[in-house]
Amino acid sequence: MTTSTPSTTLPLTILLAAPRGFCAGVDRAIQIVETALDRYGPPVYVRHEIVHNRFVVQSLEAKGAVFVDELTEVPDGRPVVFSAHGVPKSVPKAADARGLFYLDATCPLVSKVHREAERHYEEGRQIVLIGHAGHPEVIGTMGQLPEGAVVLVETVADVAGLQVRDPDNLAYATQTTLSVDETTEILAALQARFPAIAGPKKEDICYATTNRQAAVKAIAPKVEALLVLGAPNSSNSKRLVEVAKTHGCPAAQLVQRAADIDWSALAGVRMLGITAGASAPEILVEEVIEAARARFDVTVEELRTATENIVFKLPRALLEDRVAAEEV
Ligand code: 10D
Ligand code: SF4
Repeated sequence: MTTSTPSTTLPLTILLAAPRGFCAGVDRAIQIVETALDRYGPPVYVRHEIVHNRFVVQSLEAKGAVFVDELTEVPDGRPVVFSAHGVPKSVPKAADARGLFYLDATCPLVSKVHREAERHYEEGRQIVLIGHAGHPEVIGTMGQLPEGAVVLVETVADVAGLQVRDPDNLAYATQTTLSVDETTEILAALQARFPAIAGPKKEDICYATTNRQAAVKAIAPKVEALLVLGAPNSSNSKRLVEVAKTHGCPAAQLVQRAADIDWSALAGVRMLGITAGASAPEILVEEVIEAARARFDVTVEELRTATENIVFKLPRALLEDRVAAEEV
């Protein structure tokens, strides 16, 4: 893609990382809210941001979704959707106790980690979860099991100080949106200290997180600055900034949308990298390109390191018209 702009404007090549932006779990979660709005009419309640992106949240609010922090804020008789990050078992339990109709938009790849943790617990193992304290996915995964069944480590240093019940009866699991490289190091420390620890072949970092990080690694050394479209509470987006910084582009930054960009700081840049976290819609990338076109003679190139064709099915309750309509 090339634009014709006045010859006095300076040239800027934008190098787009691919894959970038929406993953299959985010697509499905947004579709669940949209389908619920179509089917049941507004308001449809959503517990927590459906995905960590203000633009997505505001677009759904405009269609009648109401975002709440806790189930207690959902009135009786209205449907509620649980976010893509997953919820502790106590949440569907509380919904059932109130007779609320709920749709669980937890990404199937997060649910898979939940089931694995349960399996290890049933087989008598304590679980070491690698993840970020306070993140909703970590709260959800830890909340699949009773208190003390899962212990959290965030860093290699945490592994050294970790107290466990029985070093020979352990399993590990990870958050899905971690840095692949950092997690490899933490895992190596865990395996060195607890050689018998059970777990998946590698870790539980999902395909989308892995692919977006690999794509950033490919463009980072080629660009003078890099913009990651994503929210400050988006784990996978923040990891993309870190990966860019450690792989050749110290001038990497997170931006929520075009209006946040300090173009004066990019005045001398001739090669600008752009990517987007798994929760950031492509329209926000297009908006940045348009903003750049207003200031530079822009050429857009894309560097693709993987092709994705994963699509997740909607929950049965939404696919089976009659059942869902009757339940609400
Ligand atoms: O913070 P995060 O990366 O876990 O979530 P975000 O909503 O930004 O992206 C989608 C990822 C999910 C739902 C966790 F797997
Ligand atoms: Fe699912 Fe991965 Fe997307 Fe999270 S980032 S919603 S785990 S596909």
